[in-house]
Amino acid sequence: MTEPLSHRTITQMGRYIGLSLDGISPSLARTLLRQMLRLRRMEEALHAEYHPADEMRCPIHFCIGQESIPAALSQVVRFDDYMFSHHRSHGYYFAKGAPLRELFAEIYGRKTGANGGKAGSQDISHCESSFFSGAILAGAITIGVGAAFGFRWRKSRQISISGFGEGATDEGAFWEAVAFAGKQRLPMLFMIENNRYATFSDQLKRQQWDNICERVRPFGVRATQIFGNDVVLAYQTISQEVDKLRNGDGPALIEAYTYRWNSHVGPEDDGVNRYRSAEEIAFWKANCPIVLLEERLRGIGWVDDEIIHQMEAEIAEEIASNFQFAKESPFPQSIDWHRSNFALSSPLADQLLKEAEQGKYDQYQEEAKLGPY
Ligand SMILES: Cc1ncc(C[n+]2csc(CCOP(=O)(O)OP(=O)(O)O)c2C)c(N)n1
Ligand SMILES: [Mg+2]
Repeated sequence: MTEPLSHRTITQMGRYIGLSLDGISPSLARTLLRQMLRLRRMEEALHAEYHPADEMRCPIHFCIGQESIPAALSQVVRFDDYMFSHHRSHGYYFAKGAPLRELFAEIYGRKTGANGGKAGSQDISHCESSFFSGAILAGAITIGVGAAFGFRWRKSRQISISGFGEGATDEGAFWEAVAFAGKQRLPMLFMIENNRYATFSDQLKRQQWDNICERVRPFGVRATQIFGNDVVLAYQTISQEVDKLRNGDGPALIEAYTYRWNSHVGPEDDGVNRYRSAEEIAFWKANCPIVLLEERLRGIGWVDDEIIHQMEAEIAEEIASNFQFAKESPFPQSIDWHRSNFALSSPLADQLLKEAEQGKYDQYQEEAKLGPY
């Protein structure tokens, strides 16, 4: 029997040579490449712009190196499916097709942001796209299961997807969600990007086993492990699982082994904490999901320099226009608070709004103008 996948077994394999295009059309392959490039360039641009400009109003957990799962998801999810995500939210926001300029504006704290500039990167949601994230680790998984329960109850063919890291499986809420979804046979996809670390902590320092799939199966959750940087494999696995979920055969979990190149949070280098080796980082950079696919497509003539240059040019233009939109947008006023308050009829909200209108909090508005976040 072959040993199950894990970060230990994967980093011993050298360069990945398993990427197969069987059953994939040239146009889908190019779309997967383009989606990964869009996300990579967007994250690189935000990363580069964060300092010294210091105009972004929130912490950001970048996802450079983890583009494969969002790109694959983006080609499978439907508009009326629900997607939930965690602090590292940009890939999932992107995968759900929510408007990127509203992501940029949100990060810049502007009124035109997806949440009026008040949620920031890790709590961003886009209701119209049925996309919701949240910084409480594993919190959005339970909400995702609630949405799946609603779909099941209404007998709809919608599915609920929750994307998170292996660190969320340290939380009791994850196991409660798994137990309930398994028992109720819910149309729920637990999408794990196992990047080995929770902040600076190795999975094997937190858990006895680094194989989550084996532990969820006894709860009635179908579970599949994949090498997550093979975007074609990711696409095929997600498609197959989602088809089964739509046909009432749920729930499912996919554990995709991947790696974040950037620090846990922010653009500052967190290597000073010495929590991962240079060899490990080199292994994952050599197995960059974009390079693995691009090389394969170049080898069979499905992309060439001209196609790549055109993709890059279009992406650069899109990113520049998103920055411009964000920077030219106004900041929210404190009086705009009530627009995102769903509890308008609550006495406390009414009182706070009245006080805000009377100018009681104007001093904070003044203080906010003093300097960057
Ligand atoms: C309930 C709760 N506990 C702790 C934290 C602090 N925290 C933020 S990110 C993180 C690690 C997350 O690791 P993982 O789930 O693997 O996701 P990754 O950052 O690797 O993408 C922790 C512990 C939190 N946000 N919420
Ligand atoms: Mg992790």
